[in-house]
Amino acid sequence: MPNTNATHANTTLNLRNIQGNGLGGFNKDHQSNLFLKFRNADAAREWIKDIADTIAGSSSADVIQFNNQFSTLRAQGVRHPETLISAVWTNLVFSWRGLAVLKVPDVNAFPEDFKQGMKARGPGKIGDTGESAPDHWIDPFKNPDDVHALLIVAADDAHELVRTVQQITSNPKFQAAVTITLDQAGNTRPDLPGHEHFGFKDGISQPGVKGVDPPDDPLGNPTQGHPGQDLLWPGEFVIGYATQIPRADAEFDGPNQNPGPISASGPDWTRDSSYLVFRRLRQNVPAFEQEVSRVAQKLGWHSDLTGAKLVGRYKSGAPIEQRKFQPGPYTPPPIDPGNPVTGNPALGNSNALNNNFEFGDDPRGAICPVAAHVRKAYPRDEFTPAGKQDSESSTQTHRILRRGIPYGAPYVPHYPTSATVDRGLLFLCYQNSITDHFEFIQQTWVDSKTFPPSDPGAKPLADQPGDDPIIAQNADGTILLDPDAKAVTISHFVQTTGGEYFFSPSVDVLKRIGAGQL
Ligand code: N7H
Repeated sequence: MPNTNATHANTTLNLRNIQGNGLGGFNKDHQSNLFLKFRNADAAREWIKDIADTIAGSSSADVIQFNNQFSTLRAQGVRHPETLISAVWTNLVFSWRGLAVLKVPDVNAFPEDFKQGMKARGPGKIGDTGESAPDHWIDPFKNPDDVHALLIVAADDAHELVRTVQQITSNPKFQAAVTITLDQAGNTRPDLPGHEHFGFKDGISQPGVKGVDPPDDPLGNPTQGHPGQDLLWPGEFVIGYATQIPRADAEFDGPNQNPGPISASGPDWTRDSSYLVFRRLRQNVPAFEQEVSRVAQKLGWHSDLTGAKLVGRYKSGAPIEQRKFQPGPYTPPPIDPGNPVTGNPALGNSNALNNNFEFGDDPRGAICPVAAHVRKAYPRDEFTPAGKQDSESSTQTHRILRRGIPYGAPYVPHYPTSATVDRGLLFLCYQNSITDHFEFIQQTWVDSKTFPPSDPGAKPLADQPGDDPIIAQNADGTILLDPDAKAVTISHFVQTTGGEYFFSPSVDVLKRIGAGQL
């Protein structure tokens, strides 16, 4: 039996000490991302001392409480809860170079991934080659010495955001301490809130975290938050807590429920901290749409189905994988079944319906291609090199808390200049180790043409799975859309234009840095 007592005993999180965007998720419509270069350690510490109380007011406790109130209002039928309650949140994170400039002790004890930073890791580890190579990145990411910290300010209301940013940046201590090397705005799409620029609903599937997300059905389904959302030990995302065990528990079907070792990383003062990956990903929307039409025509499919085969979800968010609810053979519908006009929008919107699927009943990808984006990035109960028994438990040690937001104006086909606007996704994700989470997903799953391997219990695939069609970096990739035919070629339309790895310290550490105690 799983050690369910431990589930409760070991999840007392110090939420007031953990910055809010990781475990909580700001989830705001407007976000300023201010990349900062410190002028010198003393002035920077003076400013950090000044802003630490603001950060303390944007802790996970504050953000989770607000988000719960927001969801309650929604459940009560309030269509725009932000007209009744609103908040502005502020978090501060440091690059390794930033910590070194601050002269924080033991910086060499941090792991290599974080020390090297995204630019150095890009070409070898995470596919940043060709047009995504760091030489083509925008400033300041080309020169990591210009990126010491990232101040994230997020608000429901655009004016409130501007007011707060002005307040922070007009403070003489801020001005004495830093230069702003980039102010990167992120905004929810005004025309299609909750959807990214290719048109797909995003931010649906997140790992559930024990001690944060209560099970919807504590008696019938105690190991999941919403249906299909496995609850994981918080140490996967925050340092100092129990982690997942990558091997199966013989007594329990599904990911191992027992608490694994306490997460540790870097110097001995990193408890309640996380690592944040920030990646600026440009999306070429018209080229993506053309490519979807080309593939749709070639295969005689509707473009809705073609898009769903590439992503694993229709644009509404409805998962393509619905086999477990079908009594017999299942063919996914050609037109988006979650379309708000012609279908049932709850398939994409409702937490009870939009994540309740696995791939085990579709091992060859006849419904959801094995290289579809959501399948590559989170293979659920898929067979992996960890072996039949341990695949699912092992996969749960490579999850991320995604906190992305779009940037740039949406694509409007009849505006001649719209095609060339710089737009895309500010991809942010939190974890306890960049190597084991973000880099593992990108390198070992997404960028590998041979992942996932054929399930030994199923008929072999006619070709290799191919690349994730959304975020693999090869200009001309392939994807196996029919497990009994050759893979088809597909171009890719997401370009990395910058990014960095950051450390998100606990509130206490931030205060100690400000006070000169660390
Ligand atoms: Fe992805 N997209 O619009 O196609 N992503 N993603 N992603 N992504 C997801 O379930 C997208 C990127 C993951 O739990 C959805 O929330 C785009 C990176 C993971 O089932 C959609 C970009 C990485 C999941 C997109 C992009 C990931 C996920 C479905 C870049 C990590 C959860 C909605 C421009 C290396 C899978 C949802 C699960 C879901 C899109 C980037 C990872 C629609 C356009 C860089 C783990």
